[in-house]
Amino acid sequence: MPDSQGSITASPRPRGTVPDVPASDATIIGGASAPPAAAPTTAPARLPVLTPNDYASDQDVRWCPGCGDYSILAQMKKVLATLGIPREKLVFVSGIGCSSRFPYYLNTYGFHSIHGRAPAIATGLKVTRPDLMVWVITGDGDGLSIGGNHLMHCIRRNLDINIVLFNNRIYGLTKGQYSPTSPLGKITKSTPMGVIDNPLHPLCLAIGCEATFVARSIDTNIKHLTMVLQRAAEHRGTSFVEVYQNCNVFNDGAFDYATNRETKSDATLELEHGKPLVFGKNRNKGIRLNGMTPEVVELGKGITEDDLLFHDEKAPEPTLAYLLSRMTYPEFPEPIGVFRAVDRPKYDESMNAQIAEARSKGEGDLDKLFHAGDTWVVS
Ligand SMILES: Cc1ncc(C[n+]2csc(CCOP(=O)(O)OP(=O)(O)O)c2C)c(N)n1
Ligand code: SF4
Ligand SMILES: [Mg+2]
Repeated sequence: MPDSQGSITASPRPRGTVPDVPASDATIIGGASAPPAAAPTTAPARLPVLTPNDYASDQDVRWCPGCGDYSILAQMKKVLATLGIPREKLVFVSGIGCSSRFPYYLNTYGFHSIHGRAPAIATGLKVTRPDLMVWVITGDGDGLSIGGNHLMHCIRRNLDINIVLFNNRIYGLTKGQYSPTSPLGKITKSTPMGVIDNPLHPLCLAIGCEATFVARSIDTNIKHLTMVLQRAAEHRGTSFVEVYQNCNVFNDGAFDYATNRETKSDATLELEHGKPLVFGKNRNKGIRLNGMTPEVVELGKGITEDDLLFHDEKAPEPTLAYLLSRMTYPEFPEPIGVFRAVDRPKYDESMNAQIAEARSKGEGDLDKLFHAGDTWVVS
């Protein structure tokens, strides 16, 4: 069981034998995105091949047995082992919640920070240390209640970081109060007569902020989750990933429809770039646009795949991605996969370019700046 809220702590320097070699000098063995080898004048330093287990910290994992968080941690470790990035160049920043305990369990740098404020801390970190790969781990409460404002501005700026929101549609750590993603009518500790707030769809918010990378996966769909986290890691700019995560203690079965063998093929739709939106156990159903309204149709009887909506994750306009993000079960299958992956200037790059430009003009004079333009003497 979760036993406490987090204190502000930083993980110790990663243990292990990875030397602090600048990436350009290193030959990374087994790294999927190893930098191109420059002509070496001396024998290149060799980094050891890292396996998923090398990313496990020495901390006891305190999540409840059966919690969906375990799977997200396991898939993240697998993805990290493919990136070819030294552990000391990886930082996980979280807020408060069960999900936010994530950084403790990784043998990388980490910051279990302040409720809802991981995006602000990650912004400061990435802007001042653009050489680091920064991940934000948050929950539906941490990211969308207390941290909604910070999340929104981080996404719209397109800072080059990866945000993973564990959506269990409940406050887990504080033992079962409703969250912004809890469905209407849900009985919880804090809504004994049922939720009356219209729920927020995290991906609608992200796409509304024109996030450049938006995706969704499910804790139990291991292959798919690994693929989505990998794609997020490769994206340059803010990647926003929602993971449907089962809290088996306070909201068990919230995503049964999307994980149960009997229902999942009809309740979810796997997005593939350039492919028509087909779903169903027999792959005989699809999504067609009727004007600007999506509708479920059955293939056959004069309807072919050519009549369906084709997925275009690269569409510069976010309208279609938004439309997909609004599709909810049981009226629609819920899409999983990459909704949107486009390119736009990154905030950290733009800010550092401005700083470099300002510095190129020579040393500044703060006193002169204070007295430049209109000034007033208040008496
Ligand atoms: C300023 C402040 N307000 C409220 C809390 C209590 N609190 C701790 S975690 C949490 C919600 C966490 O929910 P979520 O982000 O969904 O995480 P989960 O535990 O479900 O993974 C709340 C309200 C707090 N720690 N600090
Ligand atoms: S999210 Fe739920 S199941 Fe997971 S550790 Fe928290 S309370 Fe336990
Ligand atoms: Mg939660």
